[in-house]
Amino acid sequence: MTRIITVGAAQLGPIARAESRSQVVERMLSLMHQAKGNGCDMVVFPELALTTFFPRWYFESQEEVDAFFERDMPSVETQPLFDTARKLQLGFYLGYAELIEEQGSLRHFNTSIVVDRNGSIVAKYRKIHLPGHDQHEPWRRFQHLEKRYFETGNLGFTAFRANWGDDAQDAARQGIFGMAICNDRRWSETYRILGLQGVEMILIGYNTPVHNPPAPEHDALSHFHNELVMQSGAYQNGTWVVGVAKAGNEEGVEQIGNSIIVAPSGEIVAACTTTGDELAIARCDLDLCNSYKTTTFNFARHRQPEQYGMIVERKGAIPPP
Ligand code: ING
Repeated sequence: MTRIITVGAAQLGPIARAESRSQVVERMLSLMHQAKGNGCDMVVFPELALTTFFPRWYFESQEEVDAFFERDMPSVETQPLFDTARKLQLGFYLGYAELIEEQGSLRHFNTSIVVDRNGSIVAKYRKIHLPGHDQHEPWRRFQHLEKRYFETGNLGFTAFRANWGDDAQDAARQGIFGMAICNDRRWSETYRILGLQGVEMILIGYNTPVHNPPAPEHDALSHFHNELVMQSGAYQNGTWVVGVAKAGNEEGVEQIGNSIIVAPSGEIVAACTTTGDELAIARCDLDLCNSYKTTTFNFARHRQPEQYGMIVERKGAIPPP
């Protein structure tokens, strides 16, 4: 039995600071309709897909920062995404800045959710690997203040089952999914921790500037590194990986596009070729994962964690005597 999920990598071009949530949502709805017209079961939007990538600026006031966050999901402005999911029977991954009140204090996370074909939120993830810095660093051409504006994610890397069929029992249309956000995709732990849970498709949104101020010598390799990490993560864990950019020259900062869909073989099977709003589509056979999970990367048969000399999966690993 093949389990084929048709996925749309719904890349977004630049979002201007002045662009409203509703204007961005209109662009996203257009991609959803295009995806449905091309037989998609779900689409993947970028990280922080509702606003410009605001961590590129230093803000004095918290009020200015909080204006980029969503207090409700769905909100009035984002409700049309959920309504359209239900109307078109099309699920989506959405990255956004989450502001919640917990035990009387405000919490700020770089978050993603998966919404199913009926418009219900079935999973949430909060970004764990926050790159950049937490103090204003004027030497930089632009800031990268994720460590200042977000807390480290506290939901772990947790795989979940999702069903893209017409009914919940449709085994031919369900699979094991995972989420990550942007810098997470550069860390092998992201893929392995989901891989150890049997993940079959990892969904990742990103905002990646071409220029990395601490290491400008890497700039020319930005596409290579983007593909390298997702291709290796896919192959080494026998999983599909979908990576989707917020691309183009956004408020003066050039961000890579290069959105791709990677098969468990590590092959790129679909890619965006522009830096604007663009859909790359692939029919993803989730059963292809087994070709790797039951042979080369059969963890039960071939992986030897007890011999590695260091417990790396648990906090506070104790070094060998
Ligand atoms: N952006 C970048 C990313 O990891 C970065 C930060 C850029 C790190 C270039 C290293 C090199 O793709 C986010 N938002 O994490």
